[in-house]
Amino acid sequence: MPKPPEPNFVVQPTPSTYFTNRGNGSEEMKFGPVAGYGDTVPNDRFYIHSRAAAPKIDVATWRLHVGGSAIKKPRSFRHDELLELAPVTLRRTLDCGVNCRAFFPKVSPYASLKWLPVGWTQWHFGAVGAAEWKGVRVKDVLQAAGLGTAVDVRFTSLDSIVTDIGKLPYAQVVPLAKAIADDTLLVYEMNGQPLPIDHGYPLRVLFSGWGGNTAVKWLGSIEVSSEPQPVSHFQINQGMDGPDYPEPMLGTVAPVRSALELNEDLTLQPGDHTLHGRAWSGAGAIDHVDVCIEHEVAPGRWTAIWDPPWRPATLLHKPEPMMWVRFETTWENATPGRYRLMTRATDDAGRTQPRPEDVVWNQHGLGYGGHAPLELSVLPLTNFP
Ligand SMILES: Nc1nc2c(c(=O)[nH]1)N[C@H]1C(S)=C(S)[C@@H](COP(=O)(O)O)O[C@H]1N2
Ligand SMILES: [Mo]
Repeated sequence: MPKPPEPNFVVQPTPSTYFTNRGNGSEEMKFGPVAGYGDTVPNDRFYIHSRAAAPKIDVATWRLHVGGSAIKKPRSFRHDELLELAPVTLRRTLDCGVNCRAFFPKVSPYASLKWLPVGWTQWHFGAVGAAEWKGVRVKDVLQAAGLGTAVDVRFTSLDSIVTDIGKLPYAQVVPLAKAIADDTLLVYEMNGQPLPIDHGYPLRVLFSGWGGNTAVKWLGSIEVSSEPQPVSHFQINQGMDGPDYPEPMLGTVAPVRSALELNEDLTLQPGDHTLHGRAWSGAGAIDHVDVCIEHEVAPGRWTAIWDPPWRPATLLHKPEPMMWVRFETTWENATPGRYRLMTRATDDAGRTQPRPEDVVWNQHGLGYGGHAPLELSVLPLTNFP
């Protein structure tokens, strides 16, 4: 029997000018167009990562169910009841935990450990965006339902994902402290618009600074327990383990990353260029960014064009915590050839993007924070009509 075609998980149009499709439900944002954006990414250009079709939801009958052993008055919230709670607006970067996975070495450097994400989404830099998120604090919602002594909080979606153990809704279990942090929100608006369907309409959770994978979309219920809860089926593959981790740990706080506002494999004219980029961190604000350009002097042999190889970039505004900052640098007198451009950000928590070979390897390819190479060609002027 031929397999029936998979439904398209994404609802909105995803033109190739703005998106690179990396499989059903995985739409990576192209970085070239980012040069024309403000601080935030327009909703219809924001990357999408969905493992199943968006559930059909009628907001009139939709409810958010809040219960569990640590809730004294289990109850359901209508959408308009949530809108009546004190609104909070935050500017935050959302960065998928496995963004940049393509740059992890696919072969395990350790004989005892397999590289697991065979055939999984090979994101380059663009599983990231930034938006102004408006919603209510999880804390306020839990308190309205009588929050008792709690340990863990489970956020469960209304979607239905095919897994090796059957169909399951997406879910994340987080410790109470993060769930009730002042900057943990139940989001109903994105950049001043109702949350788009592909981004979780009518409600999603946002854990400031944590990987995008924790931001459960199409939220249906919150379960607060007075006992520890097992992590969800999806979190099993969102852990970091390998010889360099004393114990396997869940990937939560997003790493430091940065990218230039250029498409991959583009061609530039010879001469002077101003390079723009963005840098972000889940642990705080960006402190500084350096840029390095290498020239391919012989096949596979790269030499830095500057001495010292890394040059500080100029930050274009005051960095905000957990929000990307824009930077620029100049490349004078680019001559024809093949080049590799790299950016290296450092956050105010002191974390710097390591060299690719110094990235701590883990089995799931999670949290790659190394500087990622962007290759391009400078062509002789005669190649430009
Ligand atoms: N219900 C549900 N929530 C989800 C997902 C999903 O597949 N289903 N994917 C997660 C992952 S891995 C990421 S990176 C972000 C992506 O959010 P976005 O599509 O709004 O950019 O949503 C998260 N929330
Ligand atoms: Mo993701």
